[in-house]
Amino acid sequence: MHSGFVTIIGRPNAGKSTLLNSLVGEKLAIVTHKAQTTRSRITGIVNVKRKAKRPAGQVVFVDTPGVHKPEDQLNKRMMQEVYDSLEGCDLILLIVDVTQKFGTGDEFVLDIVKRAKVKTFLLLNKIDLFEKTKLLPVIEAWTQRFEFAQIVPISAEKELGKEELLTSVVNALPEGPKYFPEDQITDQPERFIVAELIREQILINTAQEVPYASGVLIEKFEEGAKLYRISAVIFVEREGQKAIVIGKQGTMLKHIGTRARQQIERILGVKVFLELFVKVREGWRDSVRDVDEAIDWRKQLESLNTRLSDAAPKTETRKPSTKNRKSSPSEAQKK
Ligand SMILES: Nc1nc2c(ncn2[C@@H]2O[C@H](COP(=O)(O)OP(=O)(O)OP(=O)(O)O)[C@@H](O)[C@H]2O)c(=O)[nH]1
Ligand SMILES: [Mg+2]
Repeated sequence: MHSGFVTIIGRPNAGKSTLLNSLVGEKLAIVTHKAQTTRSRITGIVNVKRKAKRPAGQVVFVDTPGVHKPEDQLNKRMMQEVYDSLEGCDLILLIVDVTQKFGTGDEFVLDIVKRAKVKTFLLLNKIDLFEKTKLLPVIEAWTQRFEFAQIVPISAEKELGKEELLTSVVNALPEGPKYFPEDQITDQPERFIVAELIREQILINTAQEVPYASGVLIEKFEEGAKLYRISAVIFVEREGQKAIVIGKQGTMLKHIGTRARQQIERILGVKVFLELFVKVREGWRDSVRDVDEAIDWRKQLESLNTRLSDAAPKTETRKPSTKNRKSSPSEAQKK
């Protein structure tokens, strides 16, 4: 049995979260065409059966925020998530958008990878958009830049190269134990994915600065047998942004709420009553406390005094949470 922690790293929009969802077969991470969609690391656990060319394995994939030069506190915190996820990982998957020319942003990521001193695969993503004949020169250029253990062309969205990738990953991992129970697919609690699904709708439906200035906080999460009652606050930085999120006569907020609720119901497999509020929190992206509250669900859980509160914060990505998310893969993957 092979097992280990595999960090997916790359520039914003490279397709990291798409890949995580595809490997796990469920929507664990939100995906949009906007850069900096992911703000914290997200764990996705895949159990693979033994095959002709690979042993059985448990792979703990970790999706991370896109690598960028941070300016405000939020961006610094996002980059800290990247660094944290590299600590003690067994394999790195550096994912690049093959349709984009190599540039300084790529050099920046590559430097981080080099410093990690961990075995690394290069994934050339979005080959569905790329002419096959042009692939070889791209591979050659990357070979000059770093000694990758493997270079794997994939399409995360079209699921091309997925099985080959899984086989290579399992083979590259050491002999090890199962870190998580077989039926657990992530360590993130449902309330966190719910907050993310609401944020996804803000990202999709608003423009300019609003998506980046928005955060979502779950205030109430009551799990009834037939109905979940959820209240969330969307916080933004300015009155003008609040007006945009609410929309004329509340139409935008209603739309965001409806779409988010539909997604939540599909993914969690329950009926949901969702209430949304919008508040202004000036300059929250530059406040350490506000940023923690916005993206650090581990800390949020601690302060909520839930049953997870005694999990050791530093190492807890290696531990299963007490709550397993189980839902039908085919259902959840459909958008
Ligand atoms: N055509 C095509 N589009 C893809 C592929 N993989 C991802 N995308 C698209 O690329 C965009 C970004 O995908 P994400 O998975 O959110 O990228 P990310 O690397 O997680 O981005 P951040 O979280 O912002 O760092 C989305 O619009 C995806 O649908 C692919 O293989 N082919
Ligand atoms: Mg992402």
